[in-house]
Amino acid sequence: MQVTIVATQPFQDQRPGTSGLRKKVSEFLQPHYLENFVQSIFDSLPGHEGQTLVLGGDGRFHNREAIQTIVRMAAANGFRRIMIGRGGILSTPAVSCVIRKHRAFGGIILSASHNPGGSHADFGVKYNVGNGGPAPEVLTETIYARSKALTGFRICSADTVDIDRVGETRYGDLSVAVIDPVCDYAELMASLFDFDAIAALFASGFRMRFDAMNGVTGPYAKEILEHRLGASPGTVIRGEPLADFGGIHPDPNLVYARELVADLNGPDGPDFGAASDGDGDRNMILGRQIFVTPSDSLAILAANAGIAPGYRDGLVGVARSMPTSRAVDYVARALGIPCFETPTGWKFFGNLLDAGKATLCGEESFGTGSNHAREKDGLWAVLFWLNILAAQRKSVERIVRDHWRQYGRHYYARHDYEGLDPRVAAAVMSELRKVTLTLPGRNVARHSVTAADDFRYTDPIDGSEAEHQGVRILMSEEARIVFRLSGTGTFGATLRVYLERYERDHLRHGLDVQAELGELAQAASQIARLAERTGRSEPSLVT
Ligand code: G16
Repeated sequence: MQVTIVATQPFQDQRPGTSGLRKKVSEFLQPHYLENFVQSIFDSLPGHEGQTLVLGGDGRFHNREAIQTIVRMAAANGFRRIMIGRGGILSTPAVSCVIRKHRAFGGIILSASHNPGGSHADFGVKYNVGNGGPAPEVLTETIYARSKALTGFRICSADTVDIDRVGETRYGDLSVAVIDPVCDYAELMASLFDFDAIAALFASGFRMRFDAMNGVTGPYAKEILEHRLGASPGTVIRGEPLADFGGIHPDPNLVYARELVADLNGPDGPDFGAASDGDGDRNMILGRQIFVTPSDSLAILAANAGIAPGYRDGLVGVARSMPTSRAVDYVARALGIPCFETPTGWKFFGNLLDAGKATLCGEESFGTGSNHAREKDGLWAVLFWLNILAAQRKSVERIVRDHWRQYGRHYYARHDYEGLDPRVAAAVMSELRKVTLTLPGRNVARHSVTAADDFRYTDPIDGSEAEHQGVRILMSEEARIVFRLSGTGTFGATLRVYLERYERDHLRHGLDVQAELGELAQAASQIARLAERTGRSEPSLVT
């Protein structure tokens, strides 16, 4: 196969965000845009020649075409083997699992996660390293630096690869293995959870609904829940990965999965509900008449981890991103294990997991996972919940309420101000950095401010530093307000305001969340002068 070096002009906007490079499809369709970024990745990976690369995506618009391009570039850049999910499909956690199991050098995931798909929507490219996790910041910055100076990319003129049939073929020196996207992942799940107990739960008449939101998780959920565990056919809804996700926003939260929420709140609703996002790494957990916040879900999994065979030996530690509520901290304290607080972004958990310092990790942004992979894992969280439900035979609501009674409840909400002018959003943050310095000792929403800062993280394993990770206003353990800018949007800037209030008194655990956080929300808006600066009196999304 002939390798061509194609001359190109560098792009200046290929800096990966919280999770890879995400842009509108129209931007990715510019000549050489994808090729330049992929070449920048390969150029930043010393020692990749002769190695194996894993490749797959969430099936969104442009997935299949991008795969053909990347295969030809992988061949031209000296990879020996490439493993592709059949149909170009691999969920983000499955990529992590396949990289680890087959000791691949790394993997490319084609996804913009929970962002909408389709010709007018979003596309994304993310590189994962040999531990199965997202590239650390030092690597993403190297890729970015390379992209700004690139003058050519390497590509082979090979035929189109058949990605729809499992099997191995050769393209010159490159071996192309098309793999079943579900198999390795399902095997890993069966090693972690008590599938017999979960099957017995379903056999007893327990009813569940899983909304795959037309994203990548459908085939995984159907195979594991319906075929292996015996959940009734139809348990998985919106289970076919669609290029435009059927026109929906594949983000599992109370707003975008509202039909599922309505089902669970209905008179004859199922016992358990769950949803996953476009690329399968996020999860939402619901019981009859109850939504389990991701922060609570992490705490509950940590408190009950010993139930699942894969975690029977206990947890070495837990980790959460800074804006995630402090519910899991209370569990860690009771278990006598460390709890790490990291910046937002799954990549920050990688070192802790690799060093054996943490077993479970989680984020408020509907992400939960463990040391079984190096990505958050939607279906894993659902199976963990099923294992707990199968062992305890209590309702989701009972489990949550018992948990609050033991540890106290963290009322929690996130208010998003989306589509802001990026300059205005940056100015809000820079003013907050100054204003909050004056707050300690003063009262905010009737709580006394004990500390305020711009969160800065020093990785305990390699000493790397991450600055400006969000402005925190702490009112001891009673309450907290956090402000930060999203790193995953593709349009304007999104300001996230995270609100949290701790309630020990179990008689006050059943109150309305938004009402309980109303005063904090108002205070946050005043401190940041949001109405004045952004012209918005309300957030655009509350989750
Ligand atoms: C990504 C990251 C997560 C992060 C989330 C939200 O999730 O993998 O670690 O919490 O973005 O980031 P932000 O608040 O910056 O928008 P995903 O599911 O989009 O890959």
